[in-house]
Amino acid sequence: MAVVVGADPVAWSGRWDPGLAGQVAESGDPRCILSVPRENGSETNAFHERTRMQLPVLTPRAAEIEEDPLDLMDEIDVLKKEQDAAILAHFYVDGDLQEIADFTGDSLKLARDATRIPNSTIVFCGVHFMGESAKILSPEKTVLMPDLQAGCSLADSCPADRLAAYQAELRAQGHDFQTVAYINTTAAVKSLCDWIVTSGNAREIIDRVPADKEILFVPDQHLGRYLSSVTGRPMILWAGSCMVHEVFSIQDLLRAKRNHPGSIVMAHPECPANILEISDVVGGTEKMRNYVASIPEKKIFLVATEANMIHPLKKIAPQHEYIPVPGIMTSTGETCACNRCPHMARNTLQKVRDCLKNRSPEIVWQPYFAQAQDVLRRSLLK
Ligand code: CIZ
Repeated sequence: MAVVVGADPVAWSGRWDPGLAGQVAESGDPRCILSVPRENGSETNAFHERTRMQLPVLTPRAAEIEEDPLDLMDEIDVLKKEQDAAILAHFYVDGDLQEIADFTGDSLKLARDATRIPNSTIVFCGVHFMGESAKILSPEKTVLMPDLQAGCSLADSCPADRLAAYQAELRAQGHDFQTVAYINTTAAVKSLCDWIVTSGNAREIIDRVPADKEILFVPDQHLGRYLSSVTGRPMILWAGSCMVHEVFSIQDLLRAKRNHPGSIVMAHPECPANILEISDVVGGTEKMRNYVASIPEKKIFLVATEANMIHPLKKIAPQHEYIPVPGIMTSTGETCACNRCPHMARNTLQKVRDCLKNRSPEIVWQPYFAQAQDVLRRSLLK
């Protein structure tokens, strides 16, 4: 059983999830309440009806589309050598960036790669918390990011002051718990937590939480609910969710399944429960890659995660066909680009070239990183 907490209308402030404020109003409790895995998906559908998200709009600047990608790649190659730099790219960034990267992977693998590579400079093509984690684990390296504004809706949903206040409230109520945070959080939040999980190590880490402790899981309620169901550990869930995984259309997925008999549905555990319930494979991006690579005969995969994930899947297992699951249509009936993360999309070849040239923007060490270092090392490196 999982309980969702922290659906504070102020924190969600209409940015993209007024649906949660609706839940608060119904519950009559300004802090929390809700909800438990459901059997027929009805709660999630009701959630979507109440949710009116601002859909991400991808608008590349004119200057960014004028330069020849091949010239940019050549320039980057020269700069990389001059600057003793390695490029790390998450599976959710554009395929061109994954192609020029020295290392690709999920955040667990990339955080580990960052500690092992000999280069003095890292260019992290991903989102802010990933670059921050790389800096915290490898403080001696210069960590550059193509765009410091590449954020994360999950990290935004869980500010450190609200988490600290809620932890204090739970303790005052007599709860004896450990806090487990998904890596998609700020360093300030990590410093308040006992464990950090990624989609790649979550089950293993949950098993390390002493059995006599309750678990407060932040910030992704869907991942937390999934982990609670597979580990059997009750969890108190923070009411955050990823803006990309939140909006997959169950109707379109069911239609795609009907149109492709025998297809395999592969979904990320950040998806809502109604998507996971009809999925054949649930796992993070590294698990998806390993899974498709383990099947030699051609299959059709319906893929419910950030659409750039198709790139590494095709690369490792080109024998299959991959169909990205679309997001919910906008109210006007137009197809949205919502299976693309607008933050990941801030990473471009031009910005990689520019950050190498300018040695900026950089993730600069902050005093509070020291507190997050212990928990990150214990959770990701040991
Ligand atoms: O762990 C990560 O890198 C994320 C955010 C997703 C995944 O499954 O790779």
